[in-house]
Amino acid sequence: MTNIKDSLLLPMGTTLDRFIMRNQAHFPFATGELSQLLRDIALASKIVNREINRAGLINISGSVGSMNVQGEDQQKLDVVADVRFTRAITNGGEVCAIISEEHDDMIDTGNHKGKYIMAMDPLDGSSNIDVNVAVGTIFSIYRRLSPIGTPPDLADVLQKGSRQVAAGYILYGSSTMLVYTTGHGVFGFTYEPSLGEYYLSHANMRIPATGSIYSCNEANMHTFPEPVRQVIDNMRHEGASSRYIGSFVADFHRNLFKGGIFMYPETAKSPKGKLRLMYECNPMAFLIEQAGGLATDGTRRILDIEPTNLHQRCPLYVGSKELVERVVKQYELAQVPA
Ligand code: AHM
Ligand code: MG
Repeated sequence: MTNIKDSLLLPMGTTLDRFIMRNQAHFPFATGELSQLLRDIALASKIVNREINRAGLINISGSVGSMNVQGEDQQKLDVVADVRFTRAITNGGEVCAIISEEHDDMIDTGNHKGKYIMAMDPLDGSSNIDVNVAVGTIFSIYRRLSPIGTPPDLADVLQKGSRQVAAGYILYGSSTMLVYTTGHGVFGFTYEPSLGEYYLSHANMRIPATGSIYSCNEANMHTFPEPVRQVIDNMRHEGASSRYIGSFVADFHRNLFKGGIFMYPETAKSPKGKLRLMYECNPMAFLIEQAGGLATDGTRRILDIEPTNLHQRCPLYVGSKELVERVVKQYELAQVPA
């Protein structure tokens, strides 16, 4: 059998399909279902990419007037992306249940022979669509716990992040990229729209061990927890830069390349944090750990949090190891009695 590290030797420009197939051969007893699922995700993302690129032209962006489960205004493209991904994944047959930011309840795909569970935010950062700013899709994949052939249940979809078998995102930006991990490093593929293919552009991505960027909504700073304000204050004194797009995928992607920390703490407006554990925090935590970084809610490793609710929120500090460790340290100090 080929060594898993051989995947690193695949040349830049290898297509995503070939890359997935080559890596499948590295897993003993792999039956190809996960590979097929990753290909289904890539296919749906190409369709969504096309819709996003056309949004400004055919005036389909803007609020559709309905609210999603979190009470936020739902944009038309959120709905489009949700339909595209749900349909592609359901038709693919590998997934028995989906959780999506756009649905209150777990979706039973009817594929009870499917081995996998998928959690997704089909279009994150949707408030940025109307202004032509980068948005993203985030996905997370688990093996089901219930026996194959039976209907999926809540325990299947409420697994902690450390049980993910794959996770990734698609960034619809100045170019579109798919970045994913199956637990053997992080690989980035850039979309070539005229050929309709993703090509390997970033092999074995690593986040710099530290950095000088912090990303948070500074308008909420006065309501951030004290340990977090302390970290930001220290970084400011060291000459750090503040960079915040307000699109999680785009902010994460920049920090992955440049080194930095993304923070969405608990605030007065969002007392439990804003981002959702199952389809925002967990997949990005898996990716960042695979890239050499860390993700915490201040006191717990994100991937160790036992979920209790499909749409639960949690504070998130994710990025370069040394910077995330500063947050953990400040929380530890805050807990030591004076
Ligand atoms: P969404 O899933 O409804 O798009 O919300 C998530 C987005 C993230 O992309 C981004 O990091 C965050 O919300 C920005 O929130 P805020 O406007 O409070 O800074
Ligand atoms: Mg989101």
